[in-house]
Amino acid sequence: MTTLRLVLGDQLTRDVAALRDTADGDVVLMAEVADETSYVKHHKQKIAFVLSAMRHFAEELRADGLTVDYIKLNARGNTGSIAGELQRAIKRHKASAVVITSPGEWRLLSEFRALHLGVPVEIREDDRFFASTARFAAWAKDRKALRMEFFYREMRRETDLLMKGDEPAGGQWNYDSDNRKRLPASVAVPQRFGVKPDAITREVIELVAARFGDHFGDLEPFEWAVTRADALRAFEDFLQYALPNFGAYQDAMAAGEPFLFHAAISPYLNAGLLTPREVCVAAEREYIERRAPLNAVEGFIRQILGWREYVRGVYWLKMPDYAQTNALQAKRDLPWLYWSGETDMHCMAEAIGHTRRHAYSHHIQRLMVTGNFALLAGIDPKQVAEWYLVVYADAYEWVELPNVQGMSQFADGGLLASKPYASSGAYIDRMSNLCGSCRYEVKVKSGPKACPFNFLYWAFLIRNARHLQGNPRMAMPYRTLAGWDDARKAAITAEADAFLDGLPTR
Ligand code: FAD
Ligand code: DLZ
Ligand code: SF4
Repeated sequence: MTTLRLVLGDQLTRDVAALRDTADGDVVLMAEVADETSYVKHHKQKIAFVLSAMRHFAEELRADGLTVDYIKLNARGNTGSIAGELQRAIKRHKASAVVITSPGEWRLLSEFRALHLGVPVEIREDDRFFASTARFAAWAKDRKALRMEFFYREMRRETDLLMKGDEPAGGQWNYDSDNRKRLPASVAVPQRFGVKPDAITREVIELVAARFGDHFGDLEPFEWAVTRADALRAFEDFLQYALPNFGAYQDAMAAGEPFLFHAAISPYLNAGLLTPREVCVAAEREYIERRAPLNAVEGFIRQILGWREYVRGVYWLKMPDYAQTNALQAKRDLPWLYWSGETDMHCMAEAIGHTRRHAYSHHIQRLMVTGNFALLAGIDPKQVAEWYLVVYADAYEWVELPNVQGMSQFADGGLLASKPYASSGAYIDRMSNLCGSCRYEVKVKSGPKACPFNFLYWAFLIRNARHLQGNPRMAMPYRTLAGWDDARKAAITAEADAFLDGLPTR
């Protein structure tokens, strides 16, 4: 009696549900398949990261005594799909049952639920999260708006992370107001912890170069960890050198600094090399042992225990309809500069350049630069979501989509965010050193020298007044707009349209 146990490329955890009760004679199936490498044209580094991490994980399982049937992308007879590889493997091993850990994306779960393999298929819950999807649904039931902060407080109580009895450590749940500093020139940024590719990674890099050369992004230098051991080293490095300043400079941006004091662990968490619990517990220890301040540790834990869990809850609660949301009826095509990075807007060129070179940019670049621009420009959210799914090494739909549709594009009409994350150039100037060396002038509101974020911001508010002006959190800018006459509104709208119409889309 052989049970086939499927492990997907983002389920690389020894304790993943499908592997938990492995018995003698069982076979672990791991398959590199064209469907997964190509359902969007992933950044080259993302494919290299996932395939190399899969190959290393297979070796670790073998060293642990498990039988692993590993299908490489170029293997003879590879059907190109997970379903096809399951079918072939059932025959090869005369398997009598299949065990799967629920996948992270809706499209694959629907496919797995419809499988007819001729043997029983068990789909187990993916329990590598603090909150199950049922736990989140119970919290969300009967709530009109799903505010992360309230969910987060429940999760703090449930996990006892940063708690002192029933009260939050330090007396406050949230130290965000301490976490909005610009980076002073006197503060040195730690060097990124990079890992040198080994023989397995080199082979994968060659494969990616040969098969996916037309995908977005630089393949090398490739510095991601591809094993749990190296991911732990990278995380330890973050704890020691970056966490103490993580809070203060969490929202800062600086020219030539993609990582600043961020952890750059999202690909590891999402693929299973690190667990959310262990990183939160380790960060909490830094606070308890006084190596990192509370605003930094609380800020870090909130991203994982709060935001990461919350967006996953929203995804599974609202899919598949969530992917179709477009509350602001945004219709423009994505400008080509998102792919080329060629633009005079310094902030956009930096964010897209980091993305191309590292398959990474930090949260504020994603939200307040590339996301903000797409929101103000009225880009079709489907095209925005596809871009974010393509370009980041950490991108999986369960985490990417709520961040795009909900947090960044307000496409869900305010289910996730209480107001759109829309801002003029002033925000970017306040949080970065980018505007000083931009061809545009951040303080100029209109005309050829004006920062495009400025006129786009007002045109966005005018265009979407019917959706947004009743929102109490938008009262201030709409009060300003109320003092504008129609001619002024028409002029700024025309300026924004002319600018956007002039951006090539191919
Ligand atoms: P840090 O700043 O060091 O934070 C630590 C960890 O917190 C991250 O590794 C991540 O696991 C978690 N985290 C932080 N913010 C979020 C968030 N908003 N949602 C979920 N987890 C969060 N994150 C992804 O993992 N995959 C995505 O595809 C993705 N797409 C995004 C798209 C947009 C438009 C936006 C605004 C954000 C997106 N994020 C995504 C969230 C966030 O930007 C990244 O998790 C973060 O930049 C990863 O870098 P880091 O590990 O250095 O994070
Ligand atoms: C992202 C990815 C890639 C690029 N390739 C594979 C693959 O060849 N085989 C595999 O099992 N998984 C891969 N993955 C991860 C899957 O896309 C991921 O499991 C689903 O999107 C569900 O989250
Ligand atoms: Fe970006 Fe405007 Fe600043 Fe230029 S001036 S970097 S476009 S915010």
